[in-house]
Amino acid sequence: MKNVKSAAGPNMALSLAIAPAALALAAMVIGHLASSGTLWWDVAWTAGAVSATGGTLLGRRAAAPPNRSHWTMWAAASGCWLVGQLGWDLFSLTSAADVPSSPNVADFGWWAFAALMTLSLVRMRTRSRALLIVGAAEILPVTAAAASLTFALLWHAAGNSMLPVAERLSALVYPAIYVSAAVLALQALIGGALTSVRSAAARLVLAGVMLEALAFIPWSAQLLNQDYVSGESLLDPLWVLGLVAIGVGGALAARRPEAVAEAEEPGLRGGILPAGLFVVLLGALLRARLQHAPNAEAFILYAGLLFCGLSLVVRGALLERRLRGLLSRERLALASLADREAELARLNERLKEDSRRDPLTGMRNRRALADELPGLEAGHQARGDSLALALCDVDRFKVYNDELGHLAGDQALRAIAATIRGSLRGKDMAYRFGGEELLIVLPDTTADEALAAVERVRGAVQAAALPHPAGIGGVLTVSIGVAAGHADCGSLLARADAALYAAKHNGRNGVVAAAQDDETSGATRERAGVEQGAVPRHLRSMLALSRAAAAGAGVLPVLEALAHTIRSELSFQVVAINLLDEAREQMHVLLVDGDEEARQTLLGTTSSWPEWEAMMTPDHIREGAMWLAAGTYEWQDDGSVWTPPAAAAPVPDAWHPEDMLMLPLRGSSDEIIGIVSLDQPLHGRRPDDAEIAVLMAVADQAGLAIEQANRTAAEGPARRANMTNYAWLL
Ligand code: GH3
Ligand code: MG
Ligand code: MG
Repeated sequence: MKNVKSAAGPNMALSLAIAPAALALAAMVIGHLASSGTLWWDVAWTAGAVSATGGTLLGRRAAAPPNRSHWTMWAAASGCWLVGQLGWDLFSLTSAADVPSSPNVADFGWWAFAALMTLSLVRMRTRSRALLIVGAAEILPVTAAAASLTFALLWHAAGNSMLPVAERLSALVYPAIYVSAAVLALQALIGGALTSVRSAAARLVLAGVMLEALAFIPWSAQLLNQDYVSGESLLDPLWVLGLVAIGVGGALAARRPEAVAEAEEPGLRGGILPAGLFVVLLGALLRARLQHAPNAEAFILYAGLLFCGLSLVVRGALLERRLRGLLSRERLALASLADREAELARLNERLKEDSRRDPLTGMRNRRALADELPGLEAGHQARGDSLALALCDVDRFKVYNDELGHLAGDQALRAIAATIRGSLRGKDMAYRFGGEELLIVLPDTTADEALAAVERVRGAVQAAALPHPAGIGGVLTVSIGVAAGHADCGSLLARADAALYAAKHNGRNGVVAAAQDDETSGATRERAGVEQGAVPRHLRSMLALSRAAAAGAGVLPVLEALAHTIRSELSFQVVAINLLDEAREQMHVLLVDGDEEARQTLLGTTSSWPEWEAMMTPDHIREGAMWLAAGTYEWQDDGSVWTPPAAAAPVPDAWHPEDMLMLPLRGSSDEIIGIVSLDQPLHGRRPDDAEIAVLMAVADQAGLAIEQANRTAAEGPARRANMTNYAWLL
């Protein structure tokens, strides 16, 4: 079952509101044309009242719950009108002698109409007390002023009326309550503080109320003067038109229900009515004075003027207070917003700082190193200063772990890190590159100073005397290789690594300074036939990425450096790099390296990102990379696919031609910005977890470098012309 409220069908609107309205208008015309049209006028008013009641009931049925209460009151008001009208019809049918004197049922019905309409408008939506007070300041004095104007105008007629007092008073009740209904309806139409009616349907109903008031107020004078003749007066069509407007308004609201209005701030419009009435009262007073009207009449007008002026002053004061309140609230909100922004900035800063620190030792990590080293290097080279780098490795740490357990190993690493930090000079920096290997950066330091500094570090670790069952002298020690000079960081690192190797070779717990700049570095290891250490190799590839990013030549050099690193250092022959487009819909292959056929098949092709995303299920993630062994996935895209022609190598756990290893590239906000796809490992094996972890470390660094390259490229417009700019990646 559908839980949707059905709207009133067109038939219902036709029979309940439109048909009676049409009948009312037709009867009105006939009544006007016929010689004795009293009966036709009765038909017109009755049909009009039926239309108003039916229309407002339909409007109520369709109204949204917050709007329903005023439609209920409008329907009740129209019903009262109808009851009054039926009474009047009855009197018309009986002889004049039997008509009950005023106030009779007809009077009560029509008064109730005005009273209910007034009440509905006062009650109309606003929950704010302050707004209610402003609304009251607008409405009450204005109503009083309008009433005083009306009574001043009726003063003469009331004074000279031949009617008995009860009937006279009854005649005067009409202007009294219809003025308030008219004022409220007008204020709602203009848009005062209490209500602002926006829909055409509700406006039509209020216009109907205004027409009724326009008819009933002058009718009072005719009642007092006893000169009203049904069918002769201009007021008769006004009544019909007012009722028809209400009926049609209701039918309209049934077809297109009123939107629920937000409470609005009182604006200039709320002042229009009080100001207008003030001017009218002033005019009336002037006229009364010129025509020597009785003092009482002038007095009423003075009182009206006073009310009106007062209303304007009070409204102004209230609004000003409200404005001040709102302003101070806004100031508070702005202040708390600024606080929150500052807090957010602090948190961001901390997050950034955290991502650059190693959680175990609190030292700067690889990411921080790759970020900071190129700048340091450039600064030193520009100033011509000497920079020193030292590689520090814990001696026999594997045995320590094996004997005392990994947790004890972690604790020892923490202690060593703290010792080293404490023994460094203020300007020196230590980074945990991975495992138990640390890199110490000594800015503005010559070879001799560097040797002295790292000797202090080594000595401090030894002096800390952390027991090691198989350690030199029974304690944990470190070996350090240090290189200083004006060369770039890459060669300083290679030399420091060679020196570390020598320090280990010399029996550990020692410090070795590398040969000078001009001597061939790394020779020790190379001569000994030992391949260069993994740490400097990774560091160097990361530095290459950072340098390419900082060069300001766009993204491609970074991608080239990445592909080169993976191929030469990390042993995969074919590398394809995909970057995600700005809309995050398509992956573009921007670089393919290592196989000409793969390059021709893949370079420049695109594939759909959701297709990739769908494959990134937890069972395919290994060490942050996507590992899809042949047979565990189904590639559904029609996009280009390249599969190496070679068969699987005859080794255990051989790489299958349909195996897929993909490294996500992530930006600083951790969102994926691209994917590196690898194929054909040189050793022919599937990679193990440790190998994937190393690849991911490089991919993580590459993601950041790509972001940085975009930023640098975007900052240098002069260079932008001849390069690919992926500024959208940011
Ligand atoms: P060497 O004197 O030649 O350096 O000998 P070594 O045993 O220290 O050899 P190597 O540097 O190759 O071994 C590093 C060991 O450090 C391997 C691993 O067990 C341990 N290790 C690396 N990272 C951590 C870590 O975060 N926590 C712990 N507890 N141990 C680690
Ligand atoms: Mg080591
Ligand atoms: Mg070691």
